[in-house]
Amino acid sequence: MSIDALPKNNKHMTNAQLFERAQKSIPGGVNSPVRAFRAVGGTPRFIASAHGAYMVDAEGQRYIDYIGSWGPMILGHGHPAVLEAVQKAATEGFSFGAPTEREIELAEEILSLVPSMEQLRLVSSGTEAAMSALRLARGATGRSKIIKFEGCYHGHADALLVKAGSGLATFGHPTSAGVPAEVVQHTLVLEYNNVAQLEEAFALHGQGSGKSSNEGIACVMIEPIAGNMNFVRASVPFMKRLRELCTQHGTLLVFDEVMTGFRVALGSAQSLYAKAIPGFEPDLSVFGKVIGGGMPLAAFGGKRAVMELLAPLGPVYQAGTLSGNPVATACGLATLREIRKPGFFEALTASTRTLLDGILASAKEAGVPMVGDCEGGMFGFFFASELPQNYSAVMATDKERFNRFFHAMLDRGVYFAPALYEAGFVSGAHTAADLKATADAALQALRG
Ligand code: KE4
Repeated sequence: MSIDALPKNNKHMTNAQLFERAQKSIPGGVNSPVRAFRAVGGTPRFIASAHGAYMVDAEGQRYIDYIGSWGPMILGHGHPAVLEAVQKAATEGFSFGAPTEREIELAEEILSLVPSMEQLRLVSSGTEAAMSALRLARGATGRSKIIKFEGCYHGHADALLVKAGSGLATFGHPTSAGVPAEVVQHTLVLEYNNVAQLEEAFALHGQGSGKSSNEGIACVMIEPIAGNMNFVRASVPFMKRLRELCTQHGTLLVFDEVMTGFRVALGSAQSLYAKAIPGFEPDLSVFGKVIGGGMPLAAFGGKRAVMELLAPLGPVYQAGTLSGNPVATACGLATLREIRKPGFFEALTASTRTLLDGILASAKEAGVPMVGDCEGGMFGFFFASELPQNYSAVMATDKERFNRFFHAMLDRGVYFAPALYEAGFVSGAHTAADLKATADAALQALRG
């Protein structure tokens, strides 16, 4: 469907009127903070409908969509096979609170694509999956300490809302009100891609350090490609050393692939590191977004010996009324069955590369310093001269320029993520014409 064929939207309220009305009944007018455009300024667009690679807002403005619901919409909006599966599932029942065959089918589908996992459990959000994986890692090791990295986001579970402490040896501080210091006292926050800090943290707090009571670190949780820093790769040397230190100290390596899962490669980011590092695999993995196809569904998994510590078999409790929801599993299963078809990922990867090359070529022609990177259907760009390798470098890039570019593109019908620290996403529905239109708009916007 071409963008001009999209249904016109004749709703009576403008985006600004809807935003004003929304703020009366919903805090900040949104149900998730990043949607409020506070990082880029301006009025958020209230989306009325979406089709293929496009979204239409309340005023009938049509956009080429590079958010894709922050990753899930890898097929584009309203893919016929997914729509049909969801409609059929809905007629069979929305939720039972009892097991279904389709949960088994989805689990088997995911496990067939992620060889590091032998079992998984379905939940309803990435936050829930990461929180559960963290509890499982602590239950499995009997340890409390964990390591995360500045700039990585793992959802809003209390223990993970942490910023770096004053020094390496000190533990994190809450990034949110309402999180007691005691809850984050066991969370160490290190600099992404910093091998020296890894070495020091394990020397100080690893097993056998002798320097603390409940010795050892339960887990290290990491975004293998940090999409919450826009697009920053964990270097192979860094990841190799992280794996070695975790193995040496009996610490579980938890890959948060909520964003990268089935998005950067059919085998997710871990398949990329397995190619670069012989025998590499994480101990636990967290998924979301793509595996739900736009419906509330996420998962976490690992080897059977660890997963069977979960209730009702083991002592680690975890539960959910809508976990494995029949309609959501239909959506996720249909999505995965489409993206694993031969040629899908090759085409998606080529589209994303074409998009990024086009934008960077426009920046070069306009004489604007811009760098970017992409993998599979995920990309990021920065107004800088070299690719940032950690959070502080990302935050040192030209934010004002980014925000001006964001709005200039939005005004030209191109919807990027409304924050310089967020990644972008291409779908199987984006056409060559969309990618060229985006590069052309970028040239106009950057010359403006
Ligand atoms: P959810 O609870 O939002 O489903 O997933 C949390 C989460 C966990 N891990 C990673 C790597 C994630 O990227 C996320 C959520 N990502 C954000 C985008 N940066 C979702 C958008 C939002 O918060 O509205």
